[in-house]
Amino acid sequence: MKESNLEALQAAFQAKIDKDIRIEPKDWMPEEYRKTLIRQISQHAHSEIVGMLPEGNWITRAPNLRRKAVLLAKVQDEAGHGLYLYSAVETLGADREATIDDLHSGKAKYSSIFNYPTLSWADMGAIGWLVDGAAIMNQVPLCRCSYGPYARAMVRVCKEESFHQRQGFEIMTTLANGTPVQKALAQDALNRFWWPALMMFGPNDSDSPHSQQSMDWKIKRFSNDELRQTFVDVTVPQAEMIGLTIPDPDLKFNEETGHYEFGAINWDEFWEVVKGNGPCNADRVAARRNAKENGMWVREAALAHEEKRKAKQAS
Ligand code: BYC
Repeated sequence: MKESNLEALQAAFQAKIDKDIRIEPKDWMPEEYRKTLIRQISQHAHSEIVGMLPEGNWITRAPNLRRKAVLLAKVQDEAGHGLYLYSAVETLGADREATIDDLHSGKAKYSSIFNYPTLSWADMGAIGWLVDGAAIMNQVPLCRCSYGPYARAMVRVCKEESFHQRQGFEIMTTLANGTPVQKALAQDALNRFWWPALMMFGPNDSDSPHSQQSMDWKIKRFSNDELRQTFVDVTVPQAEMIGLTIPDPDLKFNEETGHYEFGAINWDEFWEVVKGNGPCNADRVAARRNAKENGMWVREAALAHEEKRKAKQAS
């Protein structure tokens, strides 16, 4: 391509970004923009699918029929989110199977949070309240992402995440107002999920190699630290409301800034989990690999059926 053509394409792309006009799949886009989106959206898709595992673990042990039906619906929603997101990745020219193979080989990342175990029913409350709560905080701005298919997928995802967050908070409220044993379970779940939930927003801005470029391209609208702070500011009063204690001795409200100050995040733990050394990384990837292998016969049967149908139509 001639250099002047490339410059004109780049200028047209930048003009759209500046005017908040969405970039659509067939529009020209810089290769790095495409790669950044494939990276982020595929990691997001993997997070939704792997995210089904810690909660799926409790479907058969939900304490009553209502809770079971709600949890089942939530886990199914996460599958749906993964499917929209894999479709969004395909609009960028990525091969869906190759993307999923990268998850199974351990090459692709997914959210650190899903590498922690779910030890009690209260963890279903903590995940809905904190994990989905953090996800909404991060994903509502993504509804204004400059890439059309991702932004549109996020609108529906966020509606469902709000329901997920509320069902989690409802579980926590019920347990926190229950017997001392139930309240202790809720507190224990909060103790274990609080810090990993803060890590979901990614490294501090000063250690986030992608943030600035993604914000310039209006993929991200807020930095990792800005979103983390908003999450803390919103969530601490919710914990107080239900009588639970945030496990952070350094947490305090700063009257001047109007924000909560919080203690140091253990970034060594975060990077270990991201590198694959968290408590459940190996189990999560093995479960996804097994699901692919065990479901192979279904895909083969569907393909064989399609072939037969086509042959019948042709004859
Ligand atoms: N875990 O420069 P940075 C859900 C990686 S699921 C693992 O800040 P960026 C739900 C990052 O990928 C929620 N890795 O990156 C489902 C990068 O590595 P690479 C999932 C992390 O992209 C079921 C490196 O660290 N949400 O809702 O600008 C049940 C440097 O980071 C993490 C999304 O995926 C992490 N926590 O910002 C319940 C949202 N953080 O790629 C709930 C979409 C960072 O260079 N994604 N890394 O190898 C995003 O908004 C952004 O990608 C992030 C990171 C804020 C996560």
